[in-house]
Amino acid sequence: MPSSTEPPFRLEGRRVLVAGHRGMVGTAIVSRLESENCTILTVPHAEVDLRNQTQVEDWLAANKPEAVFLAAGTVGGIHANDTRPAEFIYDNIMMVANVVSSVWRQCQAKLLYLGSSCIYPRLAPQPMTEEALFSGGLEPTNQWYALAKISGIKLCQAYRRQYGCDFISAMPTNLYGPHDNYDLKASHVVPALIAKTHAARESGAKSVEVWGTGKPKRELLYVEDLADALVFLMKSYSQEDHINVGTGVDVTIAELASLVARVIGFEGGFDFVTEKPDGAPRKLLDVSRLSALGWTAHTDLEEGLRRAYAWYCDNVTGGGDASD
Ligand code: GFB
Repeated sequence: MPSSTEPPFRLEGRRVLVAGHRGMVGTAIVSRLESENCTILTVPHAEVDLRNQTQVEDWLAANKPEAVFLAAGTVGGIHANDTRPAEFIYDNIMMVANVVSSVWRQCQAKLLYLGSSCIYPRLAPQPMTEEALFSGGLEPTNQWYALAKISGIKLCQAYRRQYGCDFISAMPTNLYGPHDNYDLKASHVVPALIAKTHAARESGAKSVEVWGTGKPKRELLYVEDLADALVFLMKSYSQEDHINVGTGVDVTIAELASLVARVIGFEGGFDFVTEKPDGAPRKLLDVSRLSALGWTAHTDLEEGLRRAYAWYCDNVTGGGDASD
């Protein structure tokens, strides 16, 4: 069982690599690390493809980080997972296998690996504890990604057991926030609803299309809260068990659509497109382990959506007014 009595791991003065620094999570980690007095390292994309073992090995040998946040990955929402299974399984397995084995060989850094709540069975009892892993079958729309993420957890555990590496894993729930992906073919539900609802308000449309029945429930964590939790875990946690990171609260997709409409000021209705998949009926994380260690999320969903929408207006629509 995790304990809060681990000697703290110092970030101050250390060389800290954020792999995946251009993504939503990596960007938030880099920004959170700015107050830690460490040297932040990022891997130039043009130079290193994390799926290429030689490039990863050479870069780590030359740069020798002392801590690694592994936030890189091929990620996306339900449609991308369902239609690009080869990329989701291959890219994610290769990245974690290369980084884990090369960190062990080249620099022996402490490593924090990021998984996803889709590792748990589709029908796991809710809220899902860390022990629910392997207790049932996976959600078909994202089984490829889930298998890659489970492999990552197991790689970290195997290197810890066999070689004594200080590798830990965090399993975040569904995320949203600044620097999210707004491409509707690849996006998760929050950016999709923000983009579609904003467009509907601008064009005067009467309704917004919402995929599925609106009945599935999702737990949504603001990405800056996640980054704070990851820095907390890097400093204070060193055990083989993976740790859930979430809010402990979820909403239906229909409720989420209404909340996004309120934030954006859209007064029309919703068309539920039931030909599109619902995915998992519910995936609420049990966050009692993380709470017992001393961390809880603090950004309320409506406040987080307001900040995400403000970022969208400033960066994607070419500068609109988020407070209309
Ligand atoms: O966020 P999302 O794509 O991912 O979808 P998952 C969540 C729910 O929102 C599903 C519904 O029930 C979707 O059908 N939804 C409604 C929409 N309208 C939309 C829309 O316009 N776009 C999208 N994308 N969804 C992903 C996994 O599952 O979650 C990944 O596929 C990963 O592997 C990620 O685990 C966190 O929660 O269903």
